[in-house]
Amino acid sequence: MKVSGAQILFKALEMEAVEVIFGYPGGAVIGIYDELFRQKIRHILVRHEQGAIHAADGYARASGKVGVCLVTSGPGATNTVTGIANAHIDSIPVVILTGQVPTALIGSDAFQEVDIMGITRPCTKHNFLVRNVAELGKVVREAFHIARSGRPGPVLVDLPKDVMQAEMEEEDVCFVSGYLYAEESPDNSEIERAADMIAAAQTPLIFSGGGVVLGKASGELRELARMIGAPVTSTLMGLGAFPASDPLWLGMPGMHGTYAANMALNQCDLLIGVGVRFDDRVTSKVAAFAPCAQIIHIDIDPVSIDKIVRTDLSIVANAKQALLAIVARLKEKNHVWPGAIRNWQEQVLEWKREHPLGYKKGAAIKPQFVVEKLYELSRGKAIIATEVGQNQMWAAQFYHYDEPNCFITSGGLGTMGFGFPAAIGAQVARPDSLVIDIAGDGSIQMNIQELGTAVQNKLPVKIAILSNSCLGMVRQWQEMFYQKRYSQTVLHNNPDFLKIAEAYGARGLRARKVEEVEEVIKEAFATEGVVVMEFIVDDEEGVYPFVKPGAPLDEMDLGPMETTSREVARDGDDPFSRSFN
Ligand SMILES: Cc1ncc(C[n+]2csc(CCOP(=O)(O)OP(=O)(O)O)c2C)c(N)n1
Repeated sequence: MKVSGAQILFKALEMEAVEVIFGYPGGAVIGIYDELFRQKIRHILVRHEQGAIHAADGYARASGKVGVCLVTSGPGATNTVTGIANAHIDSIPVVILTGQVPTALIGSDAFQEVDIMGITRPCTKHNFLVRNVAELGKVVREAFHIARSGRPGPVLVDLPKDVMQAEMEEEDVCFVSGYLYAEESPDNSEIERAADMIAAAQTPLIFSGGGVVLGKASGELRELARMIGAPVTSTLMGLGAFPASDPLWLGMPGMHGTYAANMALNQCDLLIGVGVRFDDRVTSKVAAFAPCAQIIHIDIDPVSIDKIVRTDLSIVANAKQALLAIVARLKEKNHVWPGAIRNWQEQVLEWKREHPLGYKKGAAIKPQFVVEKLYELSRGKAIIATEVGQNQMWAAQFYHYDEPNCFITSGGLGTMGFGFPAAIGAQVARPDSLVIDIAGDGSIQMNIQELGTAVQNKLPVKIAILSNSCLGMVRQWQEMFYQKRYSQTVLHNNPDFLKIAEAYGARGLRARKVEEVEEVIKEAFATEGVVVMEFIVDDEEGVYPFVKPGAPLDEMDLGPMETTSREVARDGDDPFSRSFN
């Protein structure tokens, strides 16, 4: 029996257990869409291809599986490029299927032809152009293996129209990929050294990142931290891998990090970096980063070792395996906390008490207050997606994450417009969860058309717009460094977001006064479908702490932080009184 390229494609997707495709049709993929019509696989029709790639990305982040998107050639393909770069820098496994003009026309500037291979070469983990139907099955399987193995990332498969129409004997189709990824096991001598360094440390600090979430190693991270009594800080990408409700949690470090996390980085004698890449938003002035510390760096990608920060010991391995091995070795050594750890913990607690995260209350609604209320009323159980800017930082600071895969944010690229389609993808992955996109009034307008997708597919995402009538984060920099010249950051003619919501068949709710915030959130949570909440917030609010780019981490502008942080308040008097051993 003969099968077509399109049929082979769907068979390969089935073999990869793909449950859903986010996509948008067009001429070059019309044959694939015709085959889709006959297939059982779920397809979510987005309203813009950027929505498709971000939704596939959000699906991957929330589910831990590979996300898939399907788009047409030319503009369909180029519309995914921002999202591909976004997934690449955050190491998110997605497979992008792009239509392409027939092979005979490639290179002829045919209608809707672009060299998507050339365009995406630097921002994919790998990309393929399938020139022959005989290699299709194998290539698609290989794309999935590459996307999910080692350091994950986006893989693009370019599918010329004639290849998808071509037929071959079913029995000749090959789905066996020759791709073999040999995961490096942690080296025993390195594990031994790590255990020795940990045992000798007086002021150890664990610094975890997105690699712990991607490597599904949060259980092992928790075990190590509690076993050695080390406080934990984590990058934006790693939030949730270590529970924010744990007394050892310090919050995020870096430019908008907590006082305690930045001081701990400054004074620790051993820094255990796991699945981190020492991004400049964390290190700030590299020469002054963790100045007193020996550094252990555990990462699956050898390229990130010694790339930014010099390390004293590097372990190239999967985070889960490396942490398991270190914990096992420490157990064999009958590790007990050295006495000095208790002093270190008390010091850290003092920093937490001295300068907790906070903000100054006033007559206007404070954006941080909205995020706190979202946390309280969702009992910390929501999946939070964010846009980019101040909203993103407040979502990181004032919602507290106890589980991995619950904070979905554009870490490396900082892509405005990511949050809402990513929230749609997360809602598809976790249909029973409450999914909230914490947004700015600028960012939400970058992919607001996806309201159509959410409503059509009954994906009850809740959007919380922290509406400050400006591009807040840029405005804050203009205030701090450009003598308040607010060049092109004022959004005075915002649309009526409630009317937009209603026009798409969603619900719109607005809070103008502090007393209305709780009511609006409760009403939104009680509503079954898609809801857009607009909170008219103080337009002059800033994100603090703030470390100027390039300054050492202990030079923090703490801003007007008056309220006490719930983090310290709920920890009680002595959070370390409980034994973790
Ligand atoms: C696609 C894109 N364009 C521009 C920027 C630069 N940028 C970073 S934050 C920001 C302002 C975001 O404004 P808004 O979404 O209203 O959020 P706020 O900071 O006010 O919370 C801008 C323009 C970006 N990150 N992404």
